[in-house]
Amino acid sequence: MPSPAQTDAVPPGPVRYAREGRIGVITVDHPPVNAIGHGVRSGLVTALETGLADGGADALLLVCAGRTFLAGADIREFGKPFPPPTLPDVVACFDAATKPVIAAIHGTALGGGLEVALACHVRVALRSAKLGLPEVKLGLLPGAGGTQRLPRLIGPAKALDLMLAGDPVGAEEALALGLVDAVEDDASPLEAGLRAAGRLLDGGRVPQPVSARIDRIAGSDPALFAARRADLAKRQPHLFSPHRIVDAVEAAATLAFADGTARERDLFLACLESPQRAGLIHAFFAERQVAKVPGLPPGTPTRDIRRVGVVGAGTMGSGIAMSFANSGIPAVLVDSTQEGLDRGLAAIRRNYESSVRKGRLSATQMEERMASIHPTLSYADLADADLVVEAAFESMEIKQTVFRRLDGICKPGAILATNTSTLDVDAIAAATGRPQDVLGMHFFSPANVMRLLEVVRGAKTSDSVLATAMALARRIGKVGVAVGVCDGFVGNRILHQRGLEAMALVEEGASPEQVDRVLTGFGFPLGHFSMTDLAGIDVGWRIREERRKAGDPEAQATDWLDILAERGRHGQKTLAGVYRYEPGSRSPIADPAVAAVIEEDRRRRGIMPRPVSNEEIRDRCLYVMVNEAAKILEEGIAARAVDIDAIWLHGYGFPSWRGGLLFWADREGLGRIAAAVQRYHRDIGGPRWSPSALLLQCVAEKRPIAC
Ligand code: T1G
Repeated sequence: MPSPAQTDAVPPGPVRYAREGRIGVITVDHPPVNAIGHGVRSGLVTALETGLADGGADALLLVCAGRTFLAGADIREFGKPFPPPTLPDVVACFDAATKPVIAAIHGTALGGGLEVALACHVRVALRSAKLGLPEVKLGLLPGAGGTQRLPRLIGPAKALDLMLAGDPVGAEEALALGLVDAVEDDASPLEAGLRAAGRLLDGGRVPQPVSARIDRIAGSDPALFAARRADLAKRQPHLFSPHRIVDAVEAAATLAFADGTARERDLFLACLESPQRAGLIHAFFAERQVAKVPGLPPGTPTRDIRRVGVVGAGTMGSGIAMSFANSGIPAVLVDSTQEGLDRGLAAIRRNYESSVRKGRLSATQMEERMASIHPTLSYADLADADLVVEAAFESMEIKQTVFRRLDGICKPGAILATNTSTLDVDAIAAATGRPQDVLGMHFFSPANVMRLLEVVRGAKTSDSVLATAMALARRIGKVGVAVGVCDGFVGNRILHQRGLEAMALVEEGASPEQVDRVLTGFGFPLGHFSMTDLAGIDVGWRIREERRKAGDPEAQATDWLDILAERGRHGQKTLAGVYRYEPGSRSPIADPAVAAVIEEDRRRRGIMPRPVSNEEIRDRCLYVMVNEAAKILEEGIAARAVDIDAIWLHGYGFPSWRGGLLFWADREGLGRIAAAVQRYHRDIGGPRWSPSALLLQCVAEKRPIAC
């Protein structure tokens, strides 16, 4: 039992100290993830000092309560002053400890959390633990000694791998790397830590702190850093912090520890000041914030989803079935023809085989997942499904027919979801007698890969159904974002406006390649037209046909993209679309035949082409998106700007280091954007350029739109 004298030396707070026999135990208890905010930092220093002064303690043990070890610095504090002690101060205290300190790791030891552990003499991890330095994902670098200690422990090359990827490693791999000294199977980090401390004291040999083991790393190859810089310039040309990580590890490999630590501090502060850090941290919190739906009471009851059904074994349906199978949820996959089923299952198997080849999945896991997908031609097999996702052809008539059948077959309380990307969810719900159990679950292709899931709330969708769908999104590893019903919901509605603008720019004189280069230069993984080729020109063409039939003023004229579609140029799948493609390659190649179609289209419209600047392309493509996003907020189709940011980050590859569409718009300057929108409204016209009232109001009131 801890002696009472020691326990009150540390003031009440997130860190406590108690003695267990000869071991002084420092316990951090700061839910939910033991993030190292100011209270934890000062608590750690006080507890360490208490332990070092405790004459009865021959060694100290650092453990955490709750579900995880220290999850790193408290990200919410970035951008504000750091009251002492800073995290480097805390790490320096542990590094200088005059008694052996053992860190016992469970859950995840991430970022500054792992850096504290690296300053301890010994690290022990539970077998289920994960360890990593994910700072690069926040536009930062490990700024509490990680860039100096890790290379000394595992070598500069492996340290760069770990820090540039930012992904955690498991305990076994950490042991093999030399990141931890032992892996234990205990249920509790305290037991594992006490036993390791006992071994240490009985064994007599106390390892030196990492900083003292190797002052200078001998023999690291300077070519390593040049090679990493060249690779980063190719793969991540836009990012700032990865290059600084290479600089910091180079310092670790060439300078004495103290000088390298000083260099790391300078580089960390440069990252902290970078706008990319603000953007990436906004993106980090956005993904979590959207899970809390405004107006949905916390604790809204959710339904148990044990078995799901998917109607339609096409590209989307088979991807959706995989999403559930990947999360251990059995799926009944229904199609109207055996050929359709066979094609869908073959596609699923090909996807899994590819993952097995890449080592992402074992053959056993693949077979288990295949076995959890039950193909059938009979709707009757959906009778006991808790949720059914319809992924049939994008036609209102077909979808309403499917929903009428589902309504008659599925048990009471089963949730019926449509994967429609543009059609009216309320009209689909009206085909059933249970509109309160109907909503949209709009997956993005490929559904087993893309993380975004637009959860479309119908006028009559109940709170419980919405809450269930949002919880299910998280359970299957998706970023669920609740949106309202309108044409294209949020993501595709904004994409549609950008598409109209990109088409107009090409008609006026730009080339599709130029438009795409501007967008990839902004940070999108694909340009607008290369993305169109990936999705399939025929998809948009059929939607435009539907809009033409519905009398959409902006869809009446057949444009050059329709001409390509009519000529069978449907994109990557036909090796020819806006670009042409070599068999087996996804690299777009500009095609003079397309330029000829565009020129013919301009002649037919009486347009004299003009040079279009990259700046004009950037402004028009991005500002039309911001204007439409503001209208979506005005209409309440999205409840918050952060919902729109998350949708474009996770559904369309908006560059995460820019934070999100509206987060970026605030930094671009709403006044500049609004003035341009009003100018384009005057010069170009069209509903897409009618200025959003909310945008103008934010400018007038001098307030951000992503508040
Ligand atoms: N700071 C503040 N809040 C955090 C946080 C953090 N580091 N990590 C998580 N949260 C919040 C999160 O917003 C959510 O809040 C709740 O905790 C649960 O998180 C100097 C500079 C640890 C693997 O990057 O990866 O150290 O929504 O839903 O799925 O070198 O959180 O409930 O209000 O994600 O179980 C480095 C980031 C910081 C770790 C747990 N550390 N966190 O995942 O829960 S920089 C990180 C995660 C640094 C030093 C540098 C995950 C997790 P709310 P969650 P989870």
